[in-house]
Amino acid sequence: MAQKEVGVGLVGYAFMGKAHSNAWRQVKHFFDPPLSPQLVAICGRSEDKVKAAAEKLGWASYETDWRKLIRRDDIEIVDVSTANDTHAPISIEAAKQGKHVFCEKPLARNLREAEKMLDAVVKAGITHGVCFNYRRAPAVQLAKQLVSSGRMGKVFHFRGTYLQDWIVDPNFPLVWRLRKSISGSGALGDLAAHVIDLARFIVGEIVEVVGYLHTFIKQRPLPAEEVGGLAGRAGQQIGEVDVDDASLAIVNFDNGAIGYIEATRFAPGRKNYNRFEINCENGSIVFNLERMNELEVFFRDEGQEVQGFHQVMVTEPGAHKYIAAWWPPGHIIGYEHTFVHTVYDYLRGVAGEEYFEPDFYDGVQCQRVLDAIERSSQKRKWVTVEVLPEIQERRKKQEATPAKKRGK
Ligand code: SOE
Repeated sequence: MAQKEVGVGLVGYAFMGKAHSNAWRQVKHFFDPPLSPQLVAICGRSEDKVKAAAEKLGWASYETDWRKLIRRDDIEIVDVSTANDTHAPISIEAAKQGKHVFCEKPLARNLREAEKMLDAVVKAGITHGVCFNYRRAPAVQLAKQLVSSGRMGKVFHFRGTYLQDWIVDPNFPLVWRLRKSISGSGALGDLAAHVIDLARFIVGEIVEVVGYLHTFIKQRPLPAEEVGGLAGRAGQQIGEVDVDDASLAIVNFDNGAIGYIEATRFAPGRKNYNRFEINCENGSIVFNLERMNELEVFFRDEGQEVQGFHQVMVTEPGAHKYIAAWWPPGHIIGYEHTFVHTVYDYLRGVAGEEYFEPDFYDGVQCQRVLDAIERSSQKRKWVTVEVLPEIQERRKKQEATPAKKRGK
């Protein structure tokens, strides 16, 4: 039976636009989604660039105005893969048009915007999702299963670090991720948001933080295109950096665990070093995105003669989530596969097969933690984080699920 088709419109054609295009194109070739995504249109402001992107990334058509894209009758899902400042207007308008909305992280530049987006999608009754793609790395799914099933016992520590090094050079220009008016924050919203989502996914809700944001380099050359190519010449134009280069936070979870969440773009040699270590009463778990097919585990009940951390190769089709769709054991997968897994589950959410998380409630809860870290840094004091009633409700239902069934 021919699968029901669903028209997708993507706004944004840069790094995330490329990753999302690959996911929408590949998902039906490796999984059996209940809906077959049709790459109907991609949208970007510059006609020659978005036309080229449509051809290269496999989109049937293109638009240069997102308002036109979201009104098209042949589009039912709007994928928002733009810079952070347009996540809210596009998502809110798309929801008003009755479109399902799939939005890149962080949900918004700030908490106020995120809450408006949540209101809009709930009112519209559409399927809403946030592309925290790392949840769907098979090794992260295994970490979640080990903790949620109770096998690790009580969690003591969550230690998350997301380290990059792409702006250590003071001559690196003032791109959108370094401008509060476009990105909302720096490493905090771009990288710590991922770590917070993973902490919420595996450990529990963060209910109290003390944070510190820091900017090492406070002025940078404006991008060449902004000053008509003059930036590289004498008297280049300089702009102020108004976001954090690094964010540190100590956190308390609602279940008694404690945590440390660090994000920086000033760690020379660390390219996309998204690592977490979880220490529990029965052992420890370590995930490192730069070795994303492996999970390091330590179990206290192993005999002392063989005790020690060992690497699990998370590529067993019969034991590890998503792998069966790809290759035999040991034939590893990559960064782009986490987007394919996310889009697959989002399509299952749109089709009503299984509720998709993280949704905009998760996006707002993450934004509440980001906001608290920022306010704590300003006030130099601990700040509490309220948990959304809908999230509390969801957790109660999860806790009521028998442990062996949890973490699937
Ligand atoms: C840049 O820091 C970036 O592209 C983030 O924006 C992404 O969310 C992350 O997955 C990789 O690094």
